[in-house]
Amino acid sequence: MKLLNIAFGLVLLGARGTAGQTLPPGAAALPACAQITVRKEVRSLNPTEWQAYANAVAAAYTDKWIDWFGFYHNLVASNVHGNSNFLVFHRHYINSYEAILRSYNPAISIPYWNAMIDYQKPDKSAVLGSSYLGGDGTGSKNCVTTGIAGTWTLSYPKSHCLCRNFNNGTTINSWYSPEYITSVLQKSATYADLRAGIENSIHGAVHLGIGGDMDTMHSPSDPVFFLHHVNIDRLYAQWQAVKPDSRTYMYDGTGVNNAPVAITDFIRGTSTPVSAVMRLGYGDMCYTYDTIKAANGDASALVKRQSKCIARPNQATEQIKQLPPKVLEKFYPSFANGAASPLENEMLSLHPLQPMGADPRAPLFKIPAPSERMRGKMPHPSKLSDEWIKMQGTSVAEVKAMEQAACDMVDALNKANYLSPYLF
Ligand SMILES: [Cu+2]
Repeated sequence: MKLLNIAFGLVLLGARGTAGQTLPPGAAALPACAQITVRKEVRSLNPTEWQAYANAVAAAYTDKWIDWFGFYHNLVASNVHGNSNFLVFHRHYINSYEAILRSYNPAISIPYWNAMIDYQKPDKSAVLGSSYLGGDGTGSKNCVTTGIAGTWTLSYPKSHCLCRNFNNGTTINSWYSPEYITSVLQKSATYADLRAGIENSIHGAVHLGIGGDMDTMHSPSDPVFFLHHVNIDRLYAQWQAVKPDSRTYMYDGTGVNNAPVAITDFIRGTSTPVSAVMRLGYGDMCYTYDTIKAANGDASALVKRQSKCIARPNQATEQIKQLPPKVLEKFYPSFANGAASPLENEMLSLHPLQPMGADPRAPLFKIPAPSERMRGKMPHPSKLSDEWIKMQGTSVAEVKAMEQAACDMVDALNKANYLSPYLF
């Protein structure tokens, strides 16, 4: 009878998952999660939620889990950067960290840091303030002395304080904008396109901009690592959700030693098949993102204060849509063909000056108008260093081509006198 049930189930599912997403040959069908949690932007957590997260991280630190995650990341680093393993490995890795935090408090979800909205002057971000992740290192060893890791002594690879060394003296050079990441989401037709577009842009820029431990392969020593990588995973999840039928299980490009990859591979450094992490809401991937819920029509997914902040960034979308048709087609194909999903528009998010720890009962924050003097003055993103490219095992040509394309996009927007709401 049991066998019959299983056989019947297989017939029903056929080679498809339950929501029309074709399960590729060799991939195991996984059970739907009983409960799905929602990862939110750190600025939209209320004070109680933030404190619960900080407490769980402190407990993980005390039990040396932070050191373990730094050790393990360093151990597998050369296999999981600069190739197709990047997005799936880090999805799996973050999920493992979240599971550890949940052993201290089952209600924890790791928040993400939408670092794009802070791209112009990252060092001014409230996320790097003393109430949250802390700021630059000081003294001869560049020790971080503020925020949730301000008193830490890490033991991997040897005993040290948490080290940060902002890449432009006491400030951080500009990162990649929501406008640019929107372009990456719209232009990436394959998994490999998306992986390269994100890993080499905002991913690398944040690691290098913060510097210190973040500029090493034991970078998970820094609590910035996880909030940053959850944001990277969010972009991957959104890109998948734009076309779930074709993208959920899309896996292409090359892996270690430029060998072609397959969905039946194990994620490097793990005993988990690639296919097991690709579909959110199934197997061990029991989470989604506030932005995905909102795009699916759940208006309550973004807290009230955050949804109020959409008003002005939407003007950014309208301005972009007015770009000359050739520019629009080149950088924003989904806007050009009139079929853009909110999942591929990163200009629907928070404002950089929004205060942290949004308490839903507090008065709504009034977003300042875009600064007219910044019209046509979007900064170029800072470039990755040769040392970093080498450490990541990425192709120099791949990075240079992406950086050139990013500068071209900024130039085109500036030439069109575009006024970004993220500049102040
Ligand atoms: Cu990594």
